[in-house]
Amino acid sequence: MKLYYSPGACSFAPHLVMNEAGIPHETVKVDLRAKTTADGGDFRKINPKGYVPTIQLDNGQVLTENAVILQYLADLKPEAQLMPKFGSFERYRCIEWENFIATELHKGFGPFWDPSTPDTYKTHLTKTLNSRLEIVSKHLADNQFMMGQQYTVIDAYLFTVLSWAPMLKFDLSPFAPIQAYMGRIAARPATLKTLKDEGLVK
Ligand SMILES: N[C@@H](CCC(=O)N[C@@H](CS)C(=O)NCC(=O)O)C(=O)O
Repeated sequence: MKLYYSPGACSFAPHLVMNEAGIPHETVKVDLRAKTTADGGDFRKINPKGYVPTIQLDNGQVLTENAVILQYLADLKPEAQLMPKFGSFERYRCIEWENFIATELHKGFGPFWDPSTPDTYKTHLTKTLNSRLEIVSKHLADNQFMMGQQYTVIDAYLFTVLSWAPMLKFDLSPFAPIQAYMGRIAARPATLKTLKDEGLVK
């Protein structure tokens, strides 16, 4: 399996899950501005949407959209328990959080990366994001991971998205449980390995 990624982007989440679950993979770095792969190929020929994460299976099938890729990876290695069992109510609870992370947090942070985003819009987004993070923070005050005692793919996704906060000068200090959680996820061997694999730490 190939993972098309950009260092530290949202593709970090499936990369982390592959390392957590021990799923064999190769990585292909993508230049998101030029839409080229590391060997100079046209990335849009692989994924016409032009964004990461994108995975390509050994049979050639291409799969996109983080929330779906993460479920696919979890189901490849059920013994790693990276998502609750298919068909259980807990599975839907996990997907509920996954969609929340994708649509409320991941896409909420998106405009902060764009230098042309007006400050007034950023102020509005900050208020909305803070209200969403308040919910996550309350949840994490009572839970080690997003699904309780069990680390799952949504922890990889949440960690990835919230790790952008310092770069975007987004203040997480009002959310002590989130800060403690970020420390717990950062300390996992697979997180360190993924940071190294993407060249983000030595
Ligand atoms: N809907 C996609 C969005 C993925 C996305 O926003 N990827 C960003 C990096 S975090 C990207 O590749 N942006 C480049 C672009 O949109 O051209 C998903 O949820 O996977």
